[in-house]
Amino acid sequence: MKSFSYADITNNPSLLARPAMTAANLDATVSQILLDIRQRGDVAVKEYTLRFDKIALNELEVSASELAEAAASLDPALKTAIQTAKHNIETFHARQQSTPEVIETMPGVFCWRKNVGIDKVGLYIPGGTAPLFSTVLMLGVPAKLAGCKEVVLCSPPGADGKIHPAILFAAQTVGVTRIFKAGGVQAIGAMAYGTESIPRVYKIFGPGNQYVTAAKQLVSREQVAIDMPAGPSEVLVCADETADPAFVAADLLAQAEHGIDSQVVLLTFSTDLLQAVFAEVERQVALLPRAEITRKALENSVAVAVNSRAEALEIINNYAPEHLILAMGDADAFAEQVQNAGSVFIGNYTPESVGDYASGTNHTLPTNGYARAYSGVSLDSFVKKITFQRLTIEGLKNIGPTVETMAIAEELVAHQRAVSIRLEKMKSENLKV
Ligand code: HSO
Ligand code: ZN
Repeated sequence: MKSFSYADITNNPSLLARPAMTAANLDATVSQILLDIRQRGDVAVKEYTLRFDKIALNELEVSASELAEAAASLDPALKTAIQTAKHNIETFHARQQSTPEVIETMPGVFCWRKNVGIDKVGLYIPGGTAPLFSTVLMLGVPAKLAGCKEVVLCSPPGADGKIHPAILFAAQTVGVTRIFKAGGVQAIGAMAYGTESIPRVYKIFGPGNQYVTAAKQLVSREQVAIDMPAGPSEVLVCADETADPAFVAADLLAQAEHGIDSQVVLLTFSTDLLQAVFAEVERQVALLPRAEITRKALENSVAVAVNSRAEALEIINNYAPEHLILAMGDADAFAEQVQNAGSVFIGNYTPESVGDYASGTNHTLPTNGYARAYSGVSLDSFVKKITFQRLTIEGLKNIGPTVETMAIAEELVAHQRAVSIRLEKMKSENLKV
């Protein structure tokens, strides 16, 4: 980790720039694969699975017997943990449901809005170095609560040709409708366009590498919605003298172990604490199975010694971290002032890991500064809101002249007539409310 002062950062904000990794010709490569999936469907999905995952598949869909086998093979303690996490995530997200309220904006003019679950959604769960079955819960639980009818899941097969059993168990637990062995760009293309076996969906969710992210962005130009532009995971820890350097180091490492492109940022109010955290990071990183990945991520990472709460807040709000941990005595009051962050973890006993897995909040959050304008995934992400209105005769009488005046001013006479024709009839027939 490099360390800087507040003045260094204000003089050169790019010191806090996220590490950018973009493969050459990314969009061109991805577009080519998408086109191929669109034209050749399952055959192309299987060819890319053979090429990239080194697995020859007959069937893309996971069978009932594979599901049963996965459930039977899983450690009972892990099953219980998945069920507990699911329960908390469900409890938190269920409270995001709302009943439509009919609003009378003017006498006789009634407007309301109803949440309707998106019919078909697709969840992408990456394979790779760690099978993130927790993401199945984070996406599957709100999808089911929202009333999505078809919840499709794609995940690449591992070296044994199967999807990780914990992913399959979590998918069954939340009630995913159909599961397919497909990863990468080919999975995104299949869910966007539909193939012989994989159904087309209306919105695609889930994290992925830069190829998956580019594929999601490209298909989103073609009538498929996506959750949000997802980048490498990040955390910013702001620690004062009440913080335990060992806890702070553990939190930084938890984020850094995600991948070599993860970024962690530390803000402290003293250089002593900064040094103490550095020493702990060195001590603890050596003990980690993913030490190599974690060390690489730490190379992209930055510590800043700030002089005041105001300086810390300014850096946080400019950086807009995906996760913000406040290891501070006045964490509650400070949290109130945070403007830009995906999710905030308050106090010395709230590690990010609890939100990553089981406290109830969603771990699919805006990265790369998107927290300035985007929210994390929630129940809302799985619904669209349809507005309704109904006018009584009195209502049209009340609002009609306003609409007529505006329509004439916009020179849209047909709009005006749609109101006038009714008002005229009401007048001639002396219609009452
Ligand atoms: N920190 C990740 C989520 C995750 N962590 C899954 C462990 N498993 C992005 O918020
Ligand atoms: Zn994590």
